[in-house]
Amino acid sequence: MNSFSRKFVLAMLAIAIIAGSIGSASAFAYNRQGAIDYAKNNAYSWVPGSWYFMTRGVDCTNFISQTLYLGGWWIQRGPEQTTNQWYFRNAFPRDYSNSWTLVNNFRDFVVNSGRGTEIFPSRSEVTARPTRFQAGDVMQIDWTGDGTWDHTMFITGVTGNDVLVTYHNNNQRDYSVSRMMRDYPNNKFRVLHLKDEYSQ
Ligand SMILES: [Ca+2]
Repeated sequence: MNSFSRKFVLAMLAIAIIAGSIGSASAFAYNRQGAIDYAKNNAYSWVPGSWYFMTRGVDCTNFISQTLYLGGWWIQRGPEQTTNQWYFRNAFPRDYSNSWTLVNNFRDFVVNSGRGTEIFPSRSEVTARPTRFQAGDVMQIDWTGDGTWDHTMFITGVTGNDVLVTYHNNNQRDYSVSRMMRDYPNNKFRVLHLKDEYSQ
């Protein structure tokens, strides 16, 4: 191997090592407690975009997205309005993804990106101590069980016999899910159980 070839091989090796270290750095941590604190602290406050999304009925999912962003979730840019992107820069003029503000698009992003898994807890599981989800996960509700998912909430507490949720639109902090079930006897839940580490 001549001198040039050797330098070339060494340069390629250096690039491979750098690329490898960049690759291994693409695992991200979810700050679960930080997200819970943010949600509870901002339950009754406007977060970025609230002024715009509140009047359009989509601040619930925006609030959850802002919470996860402050909890360490990285922005994901991609082709315009596909399910593999999640970002917010500005409410108006519009510069955000559907997944940031819409119930089903948000769910699609979480599941497709691998940042979380979808669970459908029964009503009895919610009132017992749940084992498949925890505080810092996202809960969505279909109020009347008609098959259309209506609302996104953040689980901010799990007690022995209840789950507490914090959300925007009709702002609430640590609202009892048992009470919600009494008010909406045919409701259905789905939970997005979020991973503590994810790769991108
Ligand atoms: Ca519905």
